[in-house]
Amino acid sequence: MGRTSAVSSVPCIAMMRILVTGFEPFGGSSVNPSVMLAKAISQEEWPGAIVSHAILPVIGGEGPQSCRAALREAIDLNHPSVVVCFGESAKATHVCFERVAVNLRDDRIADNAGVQCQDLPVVADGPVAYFSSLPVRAMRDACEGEGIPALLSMSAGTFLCNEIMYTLLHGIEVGEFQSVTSGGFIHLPQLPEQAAERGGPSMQLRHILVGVRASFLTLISPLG
Ligand code: PCA
Repeated sequence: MGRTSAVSSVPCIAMMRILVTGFEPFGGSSVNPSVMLAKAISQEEWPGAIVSHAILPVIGGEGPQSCRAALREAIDLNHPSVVVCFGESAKATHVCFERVAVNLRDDRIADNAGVQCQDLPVVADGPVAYFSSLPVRAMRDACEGEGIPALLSMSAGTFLCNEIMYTLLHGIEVGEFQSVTSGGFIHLPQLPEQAAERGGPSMQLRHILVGVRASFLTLISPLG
């Protein structure tokens, strides 16, 4: 009887590297669902993918404490091919797959460093806008397919979520983030405990997680 080698039959599968980010609490709230979600997503087992997470400060601009600096550091550390940033929108009734980032900082409230911008570009002389390079329609459909309210959003606003999405897409476009081939942003509704304090729509974290998990499965290809 011939012998087979167990070792030679093990296929070599390239693992896709995904970085997810959440934002720290801001605007007087003590929590931000995007932090909990980013942690939960990175703690799960993903077929064919390694997911790491980073938590970004709600601080704009180019300083060393800014969300942009934290994003760059996390990309340098993890070498992801895909980056998905998450943030919270107190107005959101759905999981919002953002389609567009605009080159504008125009804040309704101050960031966590006390700075409030008006009529500034994210990147001086950068293009007016970038489209998300995530498969947002498929991701939205997968989320909705789990019964979780989801939509394609045409605006991530003009605060930090838009700023980080624009920074990410601009960095991909100009070749600053060598490993990254696609990226985008997802806005999450606030949690019920936040809505209980300040009113507005909300969604439970476990429901958000079900929808986002389904949407992530559309990102992960068998070949990585
Ligand atoms: N939401 C804010 C910034 C941080 C966050 O979670 C926004 O929508 O811009």
